[in-house]
Amino acid sequence: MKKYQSPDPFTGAREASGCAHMNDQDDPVTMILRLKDVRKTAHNWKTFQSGAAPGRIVIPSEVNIRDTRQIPFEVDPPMHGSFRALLDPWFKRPLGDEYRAQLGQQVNALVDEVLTKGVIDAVEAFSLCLQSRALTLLLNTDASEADTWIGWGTHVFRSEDDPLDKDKAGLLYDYIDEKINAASADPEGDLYSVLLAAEVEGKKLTHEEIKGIMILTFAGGRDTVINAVTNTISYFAEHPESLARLRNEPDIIGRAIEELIRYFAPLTQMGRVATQDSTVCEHAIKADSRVSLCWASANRDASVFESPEEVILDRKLNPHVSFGFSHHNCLGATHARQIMRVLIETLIEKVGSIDIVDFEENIEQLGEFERKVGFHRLNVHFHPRKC
Ligand code: EMZ
Repeated sequence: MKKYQSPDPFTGAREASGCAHMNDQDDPVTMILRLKDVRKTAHNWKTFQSGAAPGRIVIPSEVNIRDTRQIPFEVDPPMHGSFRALLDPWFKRPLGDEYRAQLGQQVNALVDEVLTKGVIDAVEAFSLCLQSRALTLLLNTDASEADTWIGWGTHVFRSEDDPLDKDKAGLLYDYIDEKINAASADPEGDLYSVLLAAEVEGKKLTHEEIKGIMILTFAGGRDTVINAVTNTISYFAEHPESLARLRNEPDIIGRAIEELIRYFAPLTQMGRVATQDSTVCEHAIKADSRVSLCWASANRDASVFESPEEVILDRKLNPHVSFGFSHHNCLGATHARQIMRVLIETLIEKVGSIDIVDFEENIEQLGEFERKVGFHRLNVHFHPRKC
């Protein structure tokens, strides 16, 4: 098997019954595996809510490590829509020319740097740096903040020996409290200040609401972006001809981005809590129990995607759900797609080949399933393109 590959552990269960069960801290989850059912359930927010106890829709559940509701993703309509109306314009800024140019400078500098080095760990020395530096653009905050965030490692709630690390989460909460207070005393053009000045449904946001938005901005786009970037590096390391192809056919870069995001599905699943007894693909779901929308499985559904196990760079029909589906679609998707675009454009221009020296996979344990979501370590050597 190639090192970039992320085999689908769900095929059998998806085809046989469409559902699977996993336990998570004694709060079991019915995993929904087929694309059609995932979409239908995501759409039905009245029966499958996001606004349950803070942290409960996340798998593994974060109820024991946080009380702050992440906004907008743990809020249901109609309030959800009001928050999105406020946040969407800000999170679409990555489409602007200046934002793109700044992101381009960051990625160019990083690629230039790794090209002068020998073997580096792509997770720490590339993806984590890229994600953290790019986040300063999304927040419109000082570039030097990235150094602090890099120090936190790849996941803000998880550490090496603890999948739910309360102390580490506390670091992030204290940091955000401090930043909101600083922006309140001396507002600048950053996201904290914008939120402090904003109103939703005619009311100013509370400190707790701003904190919830900021936690999501930090946590939701961190390991996901890091996994997408690292997996992409591993793919191009083993497919130098794909880099060459994208160089010759830049028109397919958009499709290639969607395909890499479909295949790697950086976020395996997201939960919902049933508000009443119901059924999903003939499985009974009890009120107050959890279901999960398994994006990673839905993306490999052979009834929708032709040869789902293959990366087909110019795949035409690609209704993947890696960024979620329906009203809760990913707020950071524009930023994430722009990172992928700038990354690919820079690799095409500067990099001839990448060697994988050694690696350690990041495998998630999901009940009876094991899914590779990325790498803990990917030691690689970047070689410049010979013009
Ligand atoms: C939550 C989640 C959001 C959660 C869209 O995903 O990402 C996870 O990585 C975090 O742990 O708190 O933000």
